[in-house]
Amino acid sequence: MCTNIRNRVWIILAILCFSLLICSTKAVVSYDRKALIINGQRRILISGSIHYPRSTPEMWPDLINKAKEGGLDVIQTYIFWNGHEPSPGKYYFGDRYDLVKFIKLVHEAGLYVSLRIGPYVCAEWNFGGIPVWLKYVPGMVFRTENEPFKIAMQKFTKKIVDMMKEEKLFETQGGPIILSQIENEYGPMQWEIGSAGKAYSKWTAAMALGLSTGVPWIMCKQEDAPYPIINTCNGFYCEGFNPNSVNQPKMWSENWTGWFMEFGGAIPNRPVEDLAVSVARFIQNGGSFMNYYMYHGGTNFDRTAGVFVATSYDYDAPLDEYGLLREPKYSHLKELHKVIKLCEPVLVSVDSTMTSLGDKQEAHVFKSKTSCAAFLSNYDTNNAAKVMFGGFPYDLPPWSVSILPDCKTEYFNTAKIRSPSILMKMVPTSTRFLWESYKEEIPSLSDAGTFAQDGLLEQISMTRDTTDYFWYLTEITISSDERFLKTGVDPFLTICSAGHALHVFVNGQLAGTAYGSLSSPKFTFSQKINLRVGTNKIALLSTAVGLPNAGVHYETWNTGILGPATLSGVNSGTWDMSKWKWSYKIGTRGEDMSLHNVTGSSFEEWKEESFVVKDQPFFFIIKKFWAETRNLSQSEITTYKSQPLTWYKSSFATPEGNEPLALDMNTMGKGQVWVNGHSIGRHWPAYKARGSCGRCNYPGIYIEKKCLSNCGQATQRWYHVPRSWLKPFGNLLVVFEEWGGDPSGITLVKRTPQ
Ligand SMILES: *[C@@H]1O[C@H](CO)[C@@H](O)[C@H](O)[C@H]1NC(C)=O
Ligand SMILES: *[C@@H]1O[C@H](CO)[C@@H](O)[C@H](O)[C@H]1NC(C)=O
Ligand SMILES: CC(=O)N[C@H]1CO[C@H](CO)[C@@H](O)[C@@H]1O
Repeated sequence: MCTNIRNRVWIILAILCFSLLICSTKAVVSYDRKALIINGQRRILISGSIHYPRSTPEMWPDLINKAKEGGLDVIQTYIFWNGHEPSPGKYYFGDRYDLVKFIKLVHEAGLYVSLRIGPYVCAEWNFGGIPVWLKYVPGMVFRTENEPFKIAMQKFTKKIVDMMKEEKLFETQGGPIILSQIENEYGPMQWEIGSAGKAYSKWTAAMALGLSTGVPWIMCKQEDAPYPIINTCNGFYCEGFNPNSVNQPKMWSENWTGWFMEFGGAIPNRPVEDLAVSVARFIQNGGSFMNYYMYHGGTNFDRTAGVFVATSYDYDAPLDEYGLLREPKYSHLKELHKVIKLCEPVLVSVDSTMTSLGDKQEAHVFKSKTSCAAFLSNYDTNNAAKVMFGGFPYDLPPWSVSILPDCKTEYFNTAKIRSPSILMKMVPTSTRFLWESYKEEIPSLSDAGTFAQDGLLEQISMTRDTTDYFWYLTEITISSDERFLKTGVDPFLTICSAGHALHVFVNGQLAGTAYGSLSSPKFTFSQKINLRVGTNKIALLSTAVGLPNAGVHYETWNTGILGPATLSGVNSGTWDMSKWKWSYKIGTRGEDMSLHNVTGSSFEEWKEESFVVKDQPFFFIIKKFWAETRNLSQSEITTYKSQPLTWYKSSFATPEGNEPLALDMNTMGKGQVWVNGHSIGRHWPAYKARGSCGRCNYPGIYIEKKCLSNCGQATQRWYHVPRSWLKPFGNLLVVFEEWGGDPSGITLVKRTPQ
């Protein structure tokens, strides 16, 4: 009996211990007005965004380790619905979209995850992350009180939450996820939409809460987020932000480390001093969760970039596009994170008191019985200040914060950079390309795959975004009595497009090109064209450059040629071509034949590249001669743009070493590039950066416009080729060039410190 009883006690004890053991690896995540509480402890958390499809799985461990080394506690990512559900009900979670693998790697590194499910994500991502097919579900209106949308959104959100639960990835299950986000920056949208928006946002909140993840939900930029969902701040500065309940912590879900690049725009930079000031001020004002957007921006591979967004998503982030440290940004922020961690115990246990130290100087002091931390701030953007604090003098540079983790010693000042800067450069490798080319034929009205219809068709409703390209074809017949208004004056063609770029071919010759920009995707092609008496073939190649990802009902915005389309300058007056019968073709022939990969490209007859030079040797030599005698820079020698619509391919060996690789595309125009069948994205070096660049004027409040570089040059010249996509020999490089360019100028470069 006795032993029996003892045995039973042991068993009970064993069960207790066992469950305690499990409990100790599982944590409860809650919050109060000060901070998130993980396993009973309030935490100051430094987070950074890394979007898994913007790098390769082979890069993930290194990126995550560097983030950990840099002092991050949390990795934040969006979830990219259109990458995960390319067609209705057909899910994809492989390769760069292997979400579970990514989260598990973060967990293995000992970091937490903040999961921004959205599923609308903005993120400068194609269509805001929502699948294009969803737009064509009957009755669909995105992101408002609309049944079809709510059903689809709930289904996908639930799918992700269930998947995370199944893999035991929430913190309460022993996993790394401590937060999830529903919707994204919906507040400003709701304000414009009104009551339907309000109803929708209430519904999303309730729907999310109903999924019982066990960890808190956040909604960014959502002032009326219903309790217990936490409203969080996005912006360059968030120190003045307060959540909508006094019982909630101050959280900053997007602190912009830089800005994204758009084709035709200059490259934005954010000085690290300013970034550090914004973080220090947020923490001194009681902030407890801060996320860098982006910590690693990466690359918009494939056709994943939002409208006019460049292929590089570098974002001037602490880890550059290639995953290398950006110095001194990375190390300076690492120092900042260290000192914040030294202060953490007192930061989470007491509130600060603020005292003025001067006109534009303040001390924020966190003092408990056992410890003390002080933040001394100088808000003067022009002048340094000498302040007295606790009986000692401190020098504060303009626009800076000093952090004293013991209220005495200045461990860190946001403007005093001790880490060396490292400039990176692109060094040519010895890799040579031997090009072969294939001419993309302009389709003719009788081609298979063309179809005719009256009037002008919207592009995406036809392509469903399976390709950037859509042909509009027609014929203009000029009878001999249809003389032009004045002999010798060519007629004028006017084509209005809703976006985004257009190449006009008349009788097989490129007559001109026109394109819009991020701020105005619409544009008009308006030009004299050469017509002859008889039938003239008009072929308009309309190209999409990503789809819109932000704005009220952006899903209703059009792409392609919607008219008016007119021809003027003929005897009988102006012809309205908009109502004519047009023929259409979706995509290019090269795409139909899969010229981008080994299978497709090996079936076609390619010409050796020398034909390009043979075709126009004189032109080529003259250009070169001019360039040399006029001392033009390499970028000005854009060489002969003589071959629009050409596919190029070359085989190449991988250079030794492990430096990241890129293609220098500066001599090319616009198109797409593939390596071993993987799309490295859209190239468009012919789109030069507008705007006026200047020295970035730190100190001073960050003004995006003043921190620009690269004006007058290609917005994006280099295109990342991930090493993991290459084999030692026999790699296939394929370029589709729309405008024409000089492929002999394409080089493979290594990114190395200067
Ligand atoms: C090439 O692309 C086509 C179409 O996307 C695909 O069916 C085929 O499997 C690809 N071939 C290889 C070797 O990837
Ligand atoms: C040619 O250009 C380079 C760089 O722009 C300049 O340094 C050099 O002096 C120029 N040479 C002549 C002969 O103008
Ligand atoms: C694009 C954007 O919203 N920028 C804002 C970022 O935050 C600063 C300061 O809070 C605002 O002035 C910008 O307009």
